[in-house]
Amino acid sequence: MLIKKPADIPPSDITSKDLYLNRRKFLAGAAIAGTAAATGIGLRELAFPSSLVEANAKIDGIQKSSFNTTEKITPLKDVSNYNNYYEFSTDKYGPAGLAKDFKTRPWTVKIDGLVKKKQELDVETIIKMAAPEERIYRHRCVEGWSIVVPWVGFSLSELIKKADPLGQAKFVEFTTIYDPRQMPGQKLPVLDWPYVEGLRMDEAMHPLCLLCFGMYGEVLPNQDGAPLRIVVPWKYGFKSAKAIVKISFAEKQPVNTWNKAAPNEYGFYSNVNPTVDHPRWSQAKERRLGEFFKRPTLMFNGYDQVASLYNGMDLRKNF
Ligand SMILES: Nc1nc2c(c(=O)[nH]1)N[C@H]1C(S)=C(S)[C@@H](COP(=O)(O)O)O[C@H]1N2
Ligand SMILES: [Mo]
Repeated sequence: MLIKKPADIPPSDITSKDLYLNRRKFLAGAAIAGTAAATGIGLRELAFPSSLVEANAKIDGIQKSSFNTTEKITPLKDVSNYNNYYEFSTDKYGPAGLAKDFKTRPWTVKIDGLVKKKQELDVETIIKMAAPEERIYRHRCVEGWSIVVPWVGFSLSELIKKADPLGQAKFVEFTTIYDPRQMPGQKLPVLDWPYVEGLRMDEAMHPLCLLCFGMYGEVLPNQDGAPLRIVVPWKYGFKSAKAIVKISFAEKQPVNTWNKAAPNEYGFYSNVNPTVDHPRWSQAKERRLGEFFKRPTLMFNGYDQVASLYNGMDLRKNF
């Protein structure tokens, strides 16, 4: 995501020196961790469903899904080293190193707002609510790049049904953890922390909408949103909030972080739409990471099955 104000400041200017030094330390640590991982110490024992703590631990029992694209999968190393995760850094190469030591256990998610029973669930309980599925989805960032990722998770609807929202609940709001001691980017006023996103209830209940805890058959790397994130493949990437600690049901439309930051640029719906340009650039095409030529962007990112959710809506107004 591109920040509007202050415009075009290189990350080196808004990242404090101590943060940079830390990043270098992390990168050095990563090289050592890489050696340990190559020998495979202990990681195989952490298989699903006993515990999904370690990034890159293999997830067992992954089911196939009928929603998969057959397009070429973007290599893991490209996906996990080029991230938008402003809680860590506005530099896309930053989160991979800076999130290395991020603690994803213990972790709980508050189920809040208009529900029969407000509660706080352990992430392990959530992960076991349904069988993990591989969902190979296209992901389109509002900035104009895209990737194809084999996510692991299950439909968010599985959790929503168990949470039992009240009839008045028309929207779902997702909140990312607020922990500036662990997330150096949260010490900077780049966004109004914590990161908040939302969906209309029928969008959230759509089977394509994924509650995600893995990718490439393994536990999510921290920089990709561990331990739990949302993936909404027909919307621009910023709708897919990472590291969520709260799922709240509401009657009124939530105010999402990017809409608050730049209301004329980022709306609530944020459906991928090649016919509605961002005020500062065209959305007609996208560049798949690793490719040279741009390709046309598809309406709803190619997920036509969601079109009926927006019947009768002016998607130019509801961008
Ligand atoms: N909490 C949080 N979630 C976030 C973001 C963020 O900065 N913070 N960036 C969003 C954007 S703009 C994109 S494109 C995707 C990127 O996901 P990836 O890094 O796993 O590819 O995460 C989204 N979720
Ligand atoms: Mo994005």
